[in-house]
Amino acid sequence: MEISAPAHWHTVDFLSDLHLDRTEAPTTQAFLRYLEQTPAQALFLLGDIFEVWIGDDALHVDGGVEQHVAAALRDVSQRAAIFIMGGNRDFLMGNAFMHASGAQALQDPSVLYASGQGYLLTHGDAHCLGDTAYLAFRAMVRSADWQQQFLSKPLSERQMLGRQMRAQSEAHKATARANAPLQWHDLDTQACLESLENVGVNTMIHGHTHHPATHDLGSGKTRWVLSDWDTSDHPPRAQVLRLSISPSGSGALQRMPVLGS
Ligand SMILES: [Mn+2]
Repeated sequence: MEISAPAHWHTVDFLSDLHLDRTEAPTTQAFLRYLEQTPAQALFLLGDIFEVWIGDDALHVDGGVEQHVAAALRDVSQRAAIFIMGGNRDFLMGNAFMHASGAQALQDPSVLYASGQGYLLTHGDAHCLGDTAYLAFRAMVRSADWQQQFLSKPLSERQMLGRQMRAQSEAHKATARANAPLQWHDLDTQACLESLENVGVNTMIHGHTHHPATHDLGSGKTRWVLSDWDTSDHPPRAQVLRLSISPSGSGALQRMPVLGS
C-alpha cells in the first residue's frame, strides 16, 4: 500500500507498541492527552497500540479501553489523517474499529512518500527471522481459517483468553525486571535491506522490538526503531517519532517525548 503525503502535511507522527490495556492506566491517559495536543496532520500507528485485540465487538463494552481510544481517535480524525497497522498483539483490528476511529487500515508493509522521500512502514515482527517459533505462530494466526474460528467464539470466551494473555505478558515483564533481560530477537538486517530495495526507498520505520534506536544499514539506508510506551516503568517512556516537513519540502525525523501532565 502506498500513501503520498498531501501538500498540507507539515507534521507526521509515527507511534507503536503502546500496549494499551485499561482505560484508567497512566499510559492510556498519556496517549489520550497526546491525541488532544499533537499538532500532526497525520498519525501512523504502526502496531501493538493495544495489548490484545479480541475482536471489534470489544467496542461494545462500555468503559473499555477499546471504546475510549476509538472515540478519542475519532475526535482527532476531524483534523488529522489516521492510519492504523496491526501488530502481533492487535492484528485482529477490523473494519468496524477503523470506522469507529475515523481511521484507515494500513497494510504491513506500506510506503509513505513525503518530503521527497519514501518511508517503508512495518510493525517489524515479520522481519525477525531468528524467531522461528514466533514466525510459525504468526503464519497460523494470520490465516483466514484461524481468524474466523477465533472470532466465532463467544465474546466472553475471547475476553477470558485476552485476560490470560495480559497475565502472561505481566508475568513475563516481572521476570524480565527481576532477572537478566530476556533474550529478544532483532530484525534481520539482510531482510530489511531486501525490503527497502524491493520498494526502492532508503528509510524504514518500525516498532515491535521495544529497543528504540537508529541503525545505519549502509548505502544511505537507515532503520528507525520506535519506542514502546510505559509511563509506569522506570524511566517512564512515551515518545513519538515526528517527521517535520519544511516549507521547502525537505524532511527531518526527530524523537519527541510526549510525557507531561
Ligand atoms: Mn509487537
